[in-house]
Amino acid sequence: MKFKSLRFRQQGAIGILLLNRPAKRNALSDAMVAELDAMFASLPKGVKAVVLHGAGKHFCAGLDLAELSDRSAAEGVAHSRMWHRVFDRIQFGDVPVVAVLHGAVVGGGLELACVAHLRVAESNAFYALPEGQRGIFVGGGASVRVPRLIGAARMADMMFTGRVYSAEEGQATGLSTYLVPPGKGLAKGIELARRIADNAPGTNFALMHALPRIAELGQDAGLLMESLAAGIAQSEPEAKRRMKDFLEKRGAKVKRRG
Ligand code: 1HE
Repeated sequence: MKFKSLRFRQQGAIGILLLNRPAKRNALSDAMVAELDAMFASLPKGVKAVVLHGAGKHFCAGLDLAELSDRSAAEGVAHSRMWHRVFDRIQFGDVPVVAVLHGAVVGGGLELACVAHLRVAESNAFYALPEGQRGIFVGGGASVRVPRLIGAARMADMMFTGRVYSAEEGQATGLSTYLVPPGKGLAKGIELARRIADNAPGTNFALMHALPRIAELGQDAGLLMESLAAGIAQSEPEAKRRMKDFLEKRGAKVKRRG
């Protein structure tokens, strides 16, 4: 499939997807969001994890402000719902996504980053929600996904005051879970995606589709859903094989780092 603002390449079981509109700091036009939708709807066979990164000096400058036209309230709602549909398709799609963040990760760019299942930040990344300063509100899912990572109070601070978080602050608060030097993010993202692609499919499915839902449930329903997910995952032949491998000394031990 040919895209104008995305570039996709496959390396074995890994797909590497580049936001490729660097002259506009990878700002998300409607056309680009439609391309993301089409991309995730038709990932090539054999792709088991995707690494998402941005071309140029920034991951993504958010909504393409040049398109923020004179929308009515109803049109604004429809536009936001369109982003929600596409971003939900990525979050609850077929394969885990590792986002590699550098430079500006702002507005809709942060919303897109939060859709990913894992975030690797380069130490030059910075995070903001400039919607507050632009006189608008987030519309790409930030008010649902950002508080789940860093809490509603921190998100409100970002929007009330225009506060910009550094990569180190993003790491400490939970926006990213890996922090690497500038230029090292893609290699780290690919390394992590390879590990993810190597997991049993039942494990990745449960992590993508069951865990975020369980985390929203009360204890009773959550524990029941966990039992259902656990029962299904352990019944898969791939799980049985891996457990047998360990018991017969072929499986890797858990090792202390370093
Ligand atoms: C853009 C956009 C954009 C850059 N839409 N064109 N997002 C924002 O409010 C962030 C706005 N952008 C910035 O603050 C800065 O551009 C950056 C910090 C991201 C990058 O700075 P820098 O110095 O590297 O680049 P630049 O010179 O500001 O921008 C280069 C070009 O990209 C320039 O166009 P040119 O034709 O003059 O070369 C900019 O106009 C263009 N550009 N960002 C359109 N966002 C579903 S709701 C989501 C709501 C939001 O995301 S609101 C937050 C929007």
